[in-house]
Amino acid sequence: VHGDGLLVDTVLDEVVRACLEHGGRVWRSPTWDVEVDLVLALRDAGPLANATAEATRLGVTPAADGAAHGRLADEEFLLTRTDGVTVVLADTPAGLLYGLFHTVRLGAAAFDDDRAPERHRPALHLRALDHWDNVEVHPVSGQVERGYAGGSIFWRDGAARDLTRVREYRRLLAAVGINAVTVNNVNVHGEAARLLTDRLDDVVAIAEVLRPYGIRVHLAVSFAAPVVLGGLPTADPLDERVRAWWADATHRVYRRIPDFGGFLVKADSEGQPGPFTYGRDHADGANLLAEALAPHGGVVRWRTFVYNHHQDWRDRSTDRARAAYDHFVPLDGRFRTNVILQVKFGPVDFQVREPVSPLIAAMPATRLAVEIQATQEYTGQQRHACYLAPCWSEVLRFEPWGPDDRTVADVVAGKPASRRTEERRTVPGGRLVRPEGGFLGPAFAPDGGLLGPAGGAGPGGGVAGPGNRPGGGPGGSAGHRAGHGGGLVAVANVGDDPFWTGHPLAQANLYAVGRLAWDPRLTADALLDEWIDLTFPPSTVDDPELVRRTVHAVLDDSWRTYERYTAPLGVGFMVRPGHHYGPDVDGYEYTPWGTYHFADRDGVGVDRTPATGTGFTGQYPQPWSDAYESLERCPDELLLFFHHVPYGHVLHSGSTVVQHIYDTHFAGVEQVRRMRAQWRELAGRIDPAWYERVRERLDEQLRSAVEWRDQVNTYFFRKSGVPDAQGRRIY
Ligand code: GCW
Repeated sequence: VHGDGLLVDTVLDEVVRACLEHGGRVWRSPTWDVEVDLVLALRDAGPLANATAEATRLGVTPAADGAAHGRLADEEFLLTRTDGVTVVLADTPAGLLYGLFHTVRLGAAAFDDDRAPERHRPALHLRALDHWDNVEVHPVSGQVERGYAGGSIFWRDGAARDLTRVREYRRLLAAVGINAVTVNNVNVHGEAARLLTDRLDDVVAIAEVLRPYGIRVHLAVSFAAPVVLGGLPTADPLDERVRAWWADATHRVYRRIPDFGGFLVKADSEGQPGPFTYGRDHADGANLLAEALAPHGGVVRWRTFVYNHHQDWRDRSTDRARAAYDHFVPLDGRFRTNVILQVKFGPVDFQVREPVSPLIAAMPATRLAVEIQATQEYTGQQRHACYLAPCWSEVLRFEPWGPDDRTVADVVAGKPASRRTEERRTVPGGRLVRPEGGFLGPAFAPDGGLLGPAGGAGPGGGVAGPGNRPGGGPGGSAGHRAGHGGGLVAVANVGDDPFWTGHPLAQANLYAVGRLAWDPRLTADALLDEWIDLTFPPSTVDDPELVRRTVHAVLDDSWRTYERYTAPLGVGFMVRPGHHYGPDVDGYEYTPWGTYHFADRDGVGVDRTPATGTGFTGQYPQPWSDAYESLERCPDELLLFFHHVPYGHVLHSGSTVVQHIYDTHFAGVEQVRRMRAQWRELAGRIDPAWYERVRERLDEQLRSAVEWRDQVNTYFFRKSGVPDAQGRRIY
């Protein structure tokens, strides 16, 4: 190991740890004539003869030349095999650490002599996990809101925990590429607000543990903090005292945590305080915190999950799906460069099937992050096996402007609009868009400065950017750059459970979050292979190929299986109110939450077309706006999200809606039965504790799937009176 720095020490520790376990010796900065198998080196740390030649072949001028363009990006690394030695090169310690974990992933393959040189850099700068962990046990949401893996690994009963477990957690996270963690719930209750001020010591302690692994701490803060913590009479974002309070509080945080990542805010949402109280909008709110963070290089992640949760179910014109777009799109161009708007992947709320949020295509002058939910609130609560990488991968690969244009992953990487998008673009509502993609409006910059120059794709296809500083950096002014993108954020699925995630197979979801954020083009299938190799190294299991086949058989299609036995055709929210586990078709139908399916004796689904419904389809750019609006072209799996149709409506599949509901619910249960049987083949072949935990959960999954099937089928049979074409039992 060659080089200096905190993260280089970490690399050394990791290699020492590996050698203690598996054999081998380690040298710190040896002379180059020591014979080794693996070199991990910062390029300015020594004479690198052959390796440098390899780097040059890859188009990277050695850093020693001083040529800025030849430097690797902050987290980037090279891997080459030269003269029988595997060499990992980076220009920054973080790059070296990721290079080490890449080598670990490759295993023996990293030492193949015919291995071609590789260059890796993350597509997304911000790869974050948000823990919805409460500092105190909350009467409704418990220690972890929507947590299904035991208690919090950070907090217990109002106090910070012993961080021993976090020392392992940081390795796990860095190994999958996560570089930011929010340590408290976005619903900031009680004591948690004080993490920002007099309980900062707790955050400092966590930051110190995470730092050596390149992971920055973020804090969820209350917009009302100046009132509840500072004793001010107001939290109005335009009030000078409020601005001074935030500047001071933020400054104090950075004095203790110089690499602090930033704030996460849920404002004016589900009862959390926000700028609306003061007649201000969300740009005023977000910019207030951004201004406080800018001198220190931090970002504010501001969630767009803002909607009316006191809706009248009788009112069919209000549409929760519209809310984020309606609130935020008019503000495009007004956010400071260190504001990231964090957008839930779908327009409603992490359902098993939703279209991609139209907001992602509608804020060209704003940095956007996409938020996904690893914690399985609506996908079986880690009692059901549900591998979500196929869902997330669909989201990240989705092309909001149609084929051969930018994907969602490109947008959150900050890639600017293509020429094609620029030329053909008019947006819903007929507003004209300027060539760079910014709306003609108050933010229009005649010099074309809406999208910054830093957003271009780097030579490796990833995004060249400012490195591990997602923030606008010092002085980040009210310029308008979507350039650095906002990254990928997942709500964490980890707790103090011995398997980390409650359901051991849910670890694959955590793994996929980090890896997809690093490279959104990775397939769900390939990621599962990686995870299987790392989780069940051949030496630890009886029949590695059987293990691989079985885990694939259980997980590959599990997301679609879950969809089959739960909510059909994009309809969503047929869950038990409150805890959200198990079926209750009408559970939310007459509530204020805005999540309705409108089933009656004739049909089901939400009419979101402009002609006869809420007009939501008009929030999409072409070609999706037309596709979703059209009954003929709307994809089957989203039909009931966009349309209210009779039960006899014929799908593209050839089936009617009601027959599809019956068929998929019967099929889903049979699939779970198969998953359960397949898993049993691993009895005695893997760690028994592991085996048992999964077995027990698959039993529950089957019980629950049967319950879902019978309630949903019975409900629609009773509503429609249409019998099952195959005469199966419906109650
Ligand atoms: O889906 C809902 C959850 C809430 C959560 C909210 C959010 C943290 O039921 O528990 O609150 O989303 O995303 O803010």
